[in-house]
Amino acid sequence: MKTEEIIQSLELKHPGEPEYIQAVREVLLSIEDIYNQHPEFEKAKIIERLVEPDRVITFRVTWVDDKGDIQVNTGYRVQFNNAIGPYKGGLRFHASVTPSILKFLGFEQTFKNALTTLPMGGAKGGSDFSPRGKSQAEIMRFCQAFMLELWRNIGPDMDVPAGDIGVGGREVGYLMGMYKKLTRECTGVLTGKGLDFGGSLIRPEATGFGGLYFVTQMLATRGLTIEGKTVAVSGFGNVAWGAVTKATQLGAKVVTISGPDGYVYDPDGVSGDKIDYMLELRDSGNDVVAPYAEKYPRATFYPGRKPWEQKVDVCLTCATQNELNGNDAKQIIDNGVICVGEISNMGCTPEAIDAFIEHRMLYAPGKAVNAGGVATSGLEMSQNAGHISWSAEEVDQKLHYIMRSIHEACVTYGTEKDGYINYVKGANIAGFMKVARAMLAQGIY
Ligand code: 2IT
Repeated sequence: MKTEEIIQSLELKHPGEPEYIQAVREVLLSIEDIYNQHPEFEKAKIIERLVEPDRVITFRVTWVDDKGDIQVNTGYRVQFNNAIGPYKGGLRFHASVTPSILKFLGFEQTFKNALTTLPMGGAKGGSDFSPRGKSQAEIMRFCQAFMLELWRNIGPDMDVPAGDIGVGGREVGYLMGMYKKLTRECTGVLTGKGLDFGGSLIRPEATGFGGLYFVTQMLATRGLTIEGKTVAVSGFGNVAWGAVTKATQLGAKVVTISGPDGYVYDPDGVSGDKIDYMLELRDSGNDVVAPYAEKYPRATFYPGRKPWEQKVDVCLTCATQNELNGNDAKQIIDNGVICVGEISNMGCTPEAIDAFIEHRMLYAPGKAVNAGGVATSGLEMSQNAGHISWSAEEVDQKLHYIMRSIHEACVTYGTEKDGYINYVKGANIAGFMKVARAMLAQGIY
C-alpha cells in the first residue's frame, strides 16, 4: 500500500478537509503492514473503497426562531460504510460542523462499530446549528425541520442515527416525534431515546461507563487499579458526566471538568451533588463551566486554560476532537501521568499520540475507549427489534463484556515486540480486518 500516495490523492480531491485526512492517515499508517500481507485486499482495492464514504447527503434546514425570523442551516448525513450492518452513528449539532468533521467521525465510527462485536456499519450526521442560547421551542422546531428532510434517508435496518455533541435525549425525542408523524411507523430508527418510548437503560451513562471499564483494563495490564487515583476530565456534557460518575463510583477522585471558557479544579473531587450540577450547567445552554467555582468556592476556575496542566494520575478527554495537543502531551509526560484515555472522538492530535507512544505510556484512542456508547445503542436496537426491554444489570453486563472484548482485540493486534500495547495499532487493525473481510465476502458493488 502506498499510504502517502493515497493521502495525497485524497487531499487533492477533498481540499480543506484536515480532520478527515488526519483520521484516514492514522488508520492507514497503522494497517500498512498487515495490508501488505494480504494481496487480496490490494486486488479488491479495499483501501480506496474504504476511505470514501458510500454517500454524503446534504440538505437545507429552514426554521423560524422565537422572534419570527427565518433561519437557514445546513444538514448532513454521511453514510460511510455498511459492510457489517446498517449505518449507525450520532448526529452533531454545533457551529463547528463541516463535511470534514462529519467525514472524520463517520470514518472512525466504521472501525469503532466493528470493534463493538455488534453488526453495525458507520455513519455520522448533523448540522452547523448551534444550540447555544436557543430556547426549548427553537430547538424543537429545528429538530423537526431537520427530520423533515432526513427521514427519507434513514430506517431501522438502513441507517440509525443517535446523539453526539449538542444532541441528547431531548433532541432525540423531538426527532423521533417528527419521524413517527412522517412515516406512521414506530420503530427503533433512532437510539438514545427516552426510557418511556423504547430507550435503553444505561444508554445515557454508557459512553463514560464504558470508557472507565476500558481504562480499568488498561491499568490492569500494569498491575494497577483506578481506586485512589486522581483524574483530570475535560468537558461537562453527557460523556464527561458518565465518566465522572463511574470514576467516582470506582474510588477515583476527579479533580477537573472543562468548557469552552476554561476549566475548574476542585481539590475535593467532583462527586455527589456536584455531578448532578454538571448536567444543570449543560442544560443552562450557556456552554460555560465558570459558575461551578461560584457555587463551590473551594474550586478554582482557570479561564482559557486546559485541565491537562494539572498533576494527576489519569487524563480523560471527554470534550471534542484535537483537544489535547503536542504541548499538552509534553506537560502530561512531565507530570508523570500514568494513563491517557480518549473518551472524545480523536481527542488527541497526532503529535500528542506520537509522544505518548514514544514514552511507552498507557494511551488508547477514542474508537476503542468510547465505543461503549454506540455499543449500548446497538443493544437498544436489539431491544427495539425484539419489542422488549432489558434490566440495567443486563445491559451493564453486556457493556462490560463488550469493553473487555475490545480491550482483548487491542492486545491481540497491538502488542509490540517489547511487550508495549499500542492501542492505536490494535484498535485500527482489529476494526479494519473485520470491515475488510466483510467487504471482500460481498464482492464488488
Ligand atoms: O461517537 C459516537 O460513537 C456517538 N456519538 C454515539 C453514536 C451512536 O450511534 O450511539
